[in-house]
Amino acid sequence: MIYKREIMVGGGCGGDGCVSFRREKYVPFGGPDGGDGGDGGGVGVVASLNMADLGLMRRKKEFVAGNGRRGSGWRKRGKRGEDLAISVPVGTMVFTRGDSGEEILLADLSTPGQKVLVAKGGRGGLGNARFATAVNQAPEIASKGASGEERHIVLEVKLITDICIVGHPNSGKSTLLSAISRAKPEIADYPFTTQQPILGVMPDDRRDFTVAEIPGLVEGAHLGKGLGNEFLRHAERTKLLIYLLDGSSPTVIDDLSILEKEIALYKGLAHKPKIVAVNKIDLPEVQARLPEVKQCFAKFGAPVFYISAVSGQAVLELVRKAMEMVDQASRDEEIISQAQITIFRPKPRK
Ligand SMILES: Nc1nc2c(ncn2[C@@H]2O[C@H](COP(=O)(O)OP(=O)(O)OP(=O)(O)O)[C@@H](O)[C@H]2O)c(=O)[nH]1
Ligand SMILES: [Mg+2]
Repeated sequence: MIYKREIMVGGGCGGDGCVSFRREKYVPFGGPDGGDGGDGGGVGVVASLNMADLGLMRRKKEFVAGNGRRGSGWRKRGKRGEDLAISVPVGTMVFTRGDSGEEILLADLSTPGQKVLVAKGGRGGLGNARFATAVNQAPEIASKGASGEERHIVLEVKLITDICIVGHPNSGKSTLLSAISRAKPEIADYPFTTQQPILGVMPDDRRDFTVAEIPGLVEGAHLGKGLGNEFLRHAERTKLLIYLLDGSSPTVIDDLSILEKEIALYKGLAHKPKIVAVNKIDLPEVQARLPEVKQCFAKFGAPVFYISAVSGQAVLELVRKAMEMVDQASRDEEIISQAQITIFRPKPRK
């Protein structure tokens, strides 16, 4: 799956203006009647719920809209070039490149149907009818259509979810996702069963919560080990992380520090609200080690739950806490965004 791509977009060229004179029986000196060229089409990027990634851009790197048609006699304007709409998944960020190659955000397409114009079409040229003046009543000039705008844009998909489940391979992320949401991911007893982010919806009386599972992280993921850490981009805009640990792993205590380190190494994730969930407590060997594990995690600076995604033990409590923390994170975000709005008010009169 493709989550980041640089493409070239180009607006269509404007059609040329036309040089023509009205020639009709009994109408001497009919005058200039060349029409204007049509404008070139524009290129837009549209967020669509039907797209999962940027697979459309696997081979195609250039997207150019249609050219405007030339004007014609009888002051007829040329047809406008066809607009081109590039469909991308909801959650796609659109960047242009600055002078030193840095990415500058143009738009964050976070709602279905949201659209941004990335390349304007060129204006159509003027026909000779436009150039007629009192001193030049039969102009033989028309202007050419302008070229469309051309630019390189970078598209990056970052899912927008309330909750993101992260963990080592085989820790039970897909099992938990299928237990708490309507998603039906593949579950199997081998690592890296899940190779793409999977989205689910958790219905609640007040609203639906979105939850995603991303592929497993291993030690050294930031260096490209396993499937790498590229998928963490989808955790950037989540409100809460659930660190899911495999309780049956002999190194479960170290697993948490490895996971924490990998997540902290990805930009912007170190301070995300989080919950730790130790999974598979239905297994007798996990039960046997539970007191030791609980003691080690007691001082961890986040809520810790001991669950079984298969039997459902403590899953409801985990979900309730997760929803509560998501609501709190949303309220915090709102306060921050309100604090950033500057309100200008006139000075009170003395
Ligand atoms: N006993 C027990 N087994 C579980 C539990 N949760 C998951 N498993 C098993 O653990 C194995 C891995 O589960 P998955 O849900 O595929 O794990 P995952 O983290 O999504 O794995 P990857 O996608 O490969 O990273 C499967 O055989 C599950 O049946 C649990 O609570 N108890
Ligand atoms: Mg999985």
